[in-house]
Amino acid sequence: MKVIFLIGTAGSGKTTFVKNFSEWIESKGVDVARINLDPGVVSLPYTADFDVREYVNTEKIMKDLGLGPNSALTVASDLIAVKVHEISDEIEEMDYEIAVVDTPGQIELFAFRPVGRVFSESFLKGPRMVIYLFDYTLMLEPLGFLSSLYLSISVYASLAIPQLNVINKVDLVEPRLVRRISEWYSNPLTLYEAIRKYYKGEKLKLGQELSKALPMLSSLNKPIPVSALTMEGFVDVYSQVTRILGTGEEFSQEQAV
Ligand SMILES: Nc1nc2c(ncn2[C@@H]2O[C@H](COP(=O)(O)OP(=O)(O)OP(=O)(O)O)[C@@H](O)[C@H]2O)c(=O)[nH]1
Ligand SMILES: [Mg+2]
Repeated sequence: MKVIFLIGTAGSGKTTFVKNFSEWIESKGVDVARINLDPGVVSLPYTADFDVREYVNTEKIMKDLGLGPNSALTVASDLIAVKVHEISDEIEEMDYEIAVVDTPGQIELFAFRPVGRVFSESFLKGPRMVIYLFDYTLMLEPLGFLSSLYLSISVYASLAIPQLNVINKVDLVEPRLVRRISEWYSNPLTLYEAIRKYYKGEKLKLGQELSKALPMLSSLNKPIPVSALTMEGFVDVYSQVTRILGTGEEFSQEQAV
């Protein structure tokens, strides 16, 4: 079974993406498993085929170990890591083509702890990839744009599997801002200009230093604008997913309609 991990900052839209993208690819005839690996989620808008909350109970960990919610979640994550083979066997038996995996709101719980590395190396038997979800609302200023890029590259460095960068919530942003962010990405000079316009003093220096790494940061794919809510951009995402995972025939624009 092929695997797509959804990773992104808190509230970037991972769960909404899992729900709507799964439905969308299902409507194209693909058998999809919805997997929840977020032990802290209270309610899900989709019916999970596998829900990690059946393996770990964060509230019980809090009570038993006298921990606060965040440390209980780190313990839960570490417990999930050691169960990767058990969890994989259970899901592999369901015999879907592709598993779309929701991960915790706190990005570090998955991407920067053992669970992330273990799952990116050993989860299920097929090829695996990450869809990294940027959030337009955090990228409207140059420094927000740069920190988002740095975070995405840290996830890539940590998990080291193919990563498709996607910017979510395009429906909330004016088209001229979408174009501007796209330009910052492709032409570092425009970002440099924006930094000079936006900032003074320490922030200006920081922006100038950080933007020097842009050519390295943009060695990953240029992020695809999407809306997990309206499904805009899903065609482009899926055509990249098929390229990366080799999901049968390459998906074409004609199949989208
Ligand atoms: N307008 C708009 N809102 C969105 C989009 N995607 C998600 N949202 C909203 O953003 C909020 C957070 O979405 P979730 O899907 O729960 O985000 P998440 O990344 O799973 O959140 P955590 O798991 O808590 O980190 C919800 O109110 C969603 O309705 C989008 O593309 N456009
Ligand atoms: Mg979520």
